[in-house]
Amino acid sequence: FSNGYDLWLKYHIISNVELLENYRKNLESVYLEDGGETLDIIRKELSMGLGGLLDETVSFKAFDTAENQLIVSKFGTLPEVFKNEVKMDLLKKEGYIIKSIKQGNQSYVLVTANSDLGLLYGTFHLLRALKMHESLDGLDIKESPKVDVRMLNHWDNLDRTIERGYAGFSIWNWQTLPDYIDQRYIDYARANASIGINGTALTNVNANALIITPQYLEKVKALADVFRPYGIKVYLTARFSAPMEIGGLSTADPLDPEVIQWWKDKAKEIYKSIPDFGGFLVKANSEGQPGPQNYGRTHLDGANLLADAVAPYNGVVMWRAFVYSEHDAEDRAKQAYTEFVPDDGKYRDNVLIQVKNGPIDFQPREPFHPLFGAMPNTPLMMEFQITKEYLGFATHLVYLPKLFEEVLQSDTYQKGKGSLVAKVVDGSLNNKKLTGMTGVANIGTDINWTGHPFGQADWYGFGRLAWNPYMDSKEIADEWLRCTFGNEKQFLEPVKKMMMESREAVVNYMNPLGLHHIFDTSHHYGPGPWVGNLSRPEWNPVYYHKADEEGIGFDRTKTGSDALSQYAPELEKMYADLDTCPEEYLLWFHHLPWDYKLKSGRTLWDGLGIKYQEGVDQVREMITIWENMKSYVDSDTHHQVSMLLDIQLKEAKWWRDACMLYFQTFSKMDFPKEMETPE
Ligand code: GCW
Repeated sequence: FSNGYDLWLKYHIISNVELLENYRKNLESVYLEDGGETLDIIRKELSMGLGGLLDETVSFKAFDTAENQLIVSKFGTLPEVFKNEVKMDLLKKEGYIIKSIKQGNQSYVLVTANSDLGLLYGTFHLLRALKMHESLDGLDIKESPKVDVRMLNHWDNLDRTIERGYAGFSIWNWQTLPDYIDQRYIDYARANASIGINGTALTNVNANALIITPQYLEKVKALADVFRPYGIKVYLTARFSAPMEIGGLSTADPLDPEVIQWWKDKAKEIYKSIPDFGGFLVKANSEGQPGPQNYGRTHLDGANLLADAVAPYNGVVMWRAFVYSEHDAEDRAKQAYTEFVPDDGKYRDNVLIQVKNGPIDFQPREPFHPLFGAMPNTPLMMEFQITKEYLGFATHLVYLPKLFEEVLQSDTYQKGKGSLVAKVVDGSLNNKKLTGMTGVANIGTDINWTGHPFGQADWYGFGRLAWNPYMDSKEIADEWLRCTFGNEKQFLEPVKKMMMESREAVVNYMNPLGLHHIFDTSHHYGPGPWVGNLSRPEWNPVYYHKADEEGIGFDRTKTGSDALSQYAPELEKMYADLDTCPEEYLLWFHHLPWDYKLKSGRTLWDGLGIKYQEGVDQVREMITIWENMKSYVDSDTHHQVSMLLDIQLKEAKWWRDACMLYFQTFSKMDFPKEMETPE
């Protein structure tokens, strides 16, 4: 029985007897450097981890030349005999080395680093390798994170509801904090540390100013104290109008001396109790949130105001580029670029512009955001959404690292071919000193944290990609499956296939051929391509598909909104030309007649129906694969996933039928013969 609470961190005895003997022989005892809280955490993890995997009590000892030992020690305190064995050059502060070493008759496994945190990361890596049945011979691993800030953004409100959260309520219990430390906080920190996450913004970007009042700050401090030894810094969302709401000022104008002083004082107050406070995350002048534009100022003014306030303490400001205003008639996809690019290079050094992966809003598929690569003089950080606002909530199985990888591997061409989004994110494209990646968290109070058991893979995969944005999503699926369920090949291959195809399936049954934002108004669950919320044009799905009797799609070429001109010329050309525009982005960039000929020779109308059908069929295939996996997964988890897949199938059909029946009122054409008759 497994309720999923242990995530990918279960430590069952190694199932392969030979390997178990080998591990036992090679890891007779552990020499662990003495030290503070982080080293205590390592000791506990090793007791639990090695203890569970090897099914023996772990013996911690002094360095012993007569035993095969695991040595966990910073380079400075490493027993002299090992110092020549490792090369510490280029190893970052959070990096680590894992190496197998033979000395005389003894064999050692060495985990070393420049910091305690590096040792913790190295320990988790080693335990993962054991869980994945990797050999201890010839280990020679040198790892450093490629991205500095690797964080989660919780859209958690102070009343414990979560904006776009589908796995229960917020795990932050503000009522019992600061005196009561829920075990979840510790388990949360441990899980994040195990995948290299080193930051967390606790509160919703639609911010409540109360979070930075003394009453809440003492609660935040309690959490920060729990997270610190796990290497996790706390960040808070700053409501731009806070100086008025909680500070009694009559304005929040970023150039007003009193406002400037207020934020300086606030920063001082926060850092007094949380000396390693990460900084502020800000959503301003977007979807009705207050911001500098309320005072005729700019995002630049706002970001620099807060940046100056936290700079003396090495804090950073994450200023979100997810802005679109009801006063702007422009294509929503263009607004961020229009507002931010002119100020490239003018932001303070401790400002990161936080950009969603696509220019609209976390759709099942979007081209990458044109800001990536377009602000060479400003650090840009990636914002992914791990919670599935537009991908079936915690009900549908959609393996997100596949989506993340597609974005990171996209070529911006901003400095010629090979200017990948990943290179913007890790700073290598323009030599950036400050880099970051964040994911909107998908966790809550559900027993298994993420609702859908496979939602854990999205959290896990996000962490791995934040550490190394060049990782292969299939490799990540392999790691996660092995660590969560086991190493049987007959299980791994089909389930990996199911995960890898799940992303394309959801695109097919929700938003094929570049369609986007045709979700039911406001909750974004289920189809709603028909006229929806009329209060703002860009909240109405009709704005995005523009279907009429002539055709369908959003013209973003020169004849339309010209959003394409925000991309590098090579891309603009490729996407503008119907012969070279990939069909997955067709209706994102073009408005085309219903009888437009696709590469297959079929009409656009038929192609649409065929894609919707393909999505449904793919979910059927996922169900078949999962059915055959009964013997590899505990029966509760198996049943849970089966029930969810059945819902997914029902809803894939719902999407197909609703969209095709609706669009048929314009196309007036028969469904293609490949498509099942709507139910
Ligand atoms: O996609 C939209 C969501 C809002 C969210 C906003 C944002 C936090 O529907 O719920 O608000 O994005 O990212 O700011």
